[in-house]
Amino acid sequence: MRQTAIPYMQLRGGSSKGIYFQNTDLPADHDVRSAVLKWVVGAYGDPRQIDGLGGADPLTSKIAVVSPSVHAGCDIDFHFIQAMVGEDRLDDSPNCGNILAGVGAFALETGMMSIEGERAEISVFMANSQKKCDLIFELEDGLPVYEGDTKINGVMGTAAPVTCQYHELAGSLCGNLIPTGYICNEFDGVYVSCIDNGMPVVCLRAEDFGIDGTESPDELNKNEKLKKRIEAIRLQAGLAMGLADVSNMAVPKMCLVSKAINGGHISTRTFIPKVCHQAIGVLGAVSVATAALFENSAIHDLAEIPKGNVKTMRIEHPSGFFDVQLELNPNQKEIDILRAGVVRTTRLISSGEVYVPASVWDGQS
Ligand code: NQM
Repeated sequence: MRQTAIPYMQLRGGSSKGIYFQNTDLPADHDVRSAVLKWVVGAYGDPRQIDGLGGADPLTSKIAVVSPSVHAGCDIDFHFIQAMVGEDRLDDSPNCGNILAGVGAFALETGMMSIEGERAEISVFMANSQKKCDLIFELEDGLPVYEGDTKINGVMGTAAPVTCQYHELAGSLCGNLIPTGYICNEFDGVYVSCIDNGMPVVCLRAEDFGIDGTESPDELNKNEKLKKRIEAIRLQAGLAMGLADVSNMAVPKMCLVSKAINGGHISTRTFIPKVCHQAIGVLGAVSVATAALFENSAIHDLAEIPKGNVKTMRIEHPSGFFDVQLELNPNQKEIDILRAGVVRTTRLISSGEVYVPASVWDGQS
C-alpha cells in the first residue's frame, strides 16, 4: 500500500472553509495525527499548499475533528486546528466560530447523530476553549437544509441560517475576560485593550498607527512598517495576557478599531494575527464588541453602544458587517455576558477520501 485513504468531508463553515474528520478516522498518536493533518492540507511549509486540500489562505486552511460528546449536556465535541499557511506547523490554541457553524451538519451527514423533525438543536463542546455553543438549523428528512435566504459577508449568494448561541465565553483561552487585569494597557506608547470573550484579541485604535481604518486588507498587508509595529505589540500583549511567547501562535488577534462609517456600531480591520482578515472572525467580533462596552477601554469612545441588556452590535469590517448579539446579566452591576449569538451559514462541499503517503501513516495506529 503506497497511500492511506482517510474519510473526510469539506464544508464551508460561515466565511471559512474546512476539512472535517471524525476523530476515530484519524491516528490516535498526537505526532502522527499532526503529520497526517499537515499532509492533508498541504501545510508543511509550502505557501501554495499545492500538494494538499488547503487553499493557501488562513481561512481555507482549517481542520475540524468531531466526535460524539463525552461532556454532560453536550451532543458532540469539536476540536479546531489551524494549519499555518507557508509554515510547517499546526496551531490548535484558537477556536473558530466559522468552522464551528459546520460541525452540526457534519455530525448529521456522517450519521454520527440523528435527529427527527424540522429543526436541529445541537449542543457542541468546543474542546479548544472548553466552552459550549448551541447550533440551531433547519432539517429535511433528518439532514441539514443548505439552501436559504440568509446572506453573510464573505460568501457569495445566500444559504440557510445556522444560529450559534455561545454560553459563557469569557476567558476562553486566557482564563479571564480581561487577561492582563486592566481594561487598558500601554505598549510601545499606544493604549490597547486586551480581551478574551471567546477569542483573545488586542484592540488598538487605528488612528494611533497613522491609518483611518477604512483601508483595504491588501493595502494594510503591504504596509510592512504597520505590520512590524503591530507584531511588536502583539508579542508584549501575549505575555501580559498569560499566553507566554506567542510568536508561533495564531492568537492574540490584533484588531485596529475606528468609528463606524456605514451605520454600524464600530469599524474594524483585524490581523489574524499577521495577515489582515477580509472580514472578521466570529469570536474575534464577539471579543471586540465586548471590549467596546467597557467605559475605560481603549476603544469605548469609538463605539456606539446600544441600550438595554440585549445588545445587537453591528461590527463593520472590510467586506461589510457582522452582527453580534450580547446578552448581559441584568443582575450584575459590572459587565457579565451570559450569552453571545451570531448567525452563520454552512454548506457541504465534498465528501470522500483524502490520501496521505503510507510512510506518513499506515492507517493502523
Ligand atoms: O474568530 C479567523 C475565521 C476566523 C476565526 C481568525 C473565527 C473566529 O474567520 O471565531 O471565525 O480569526 O483566524 O474563520
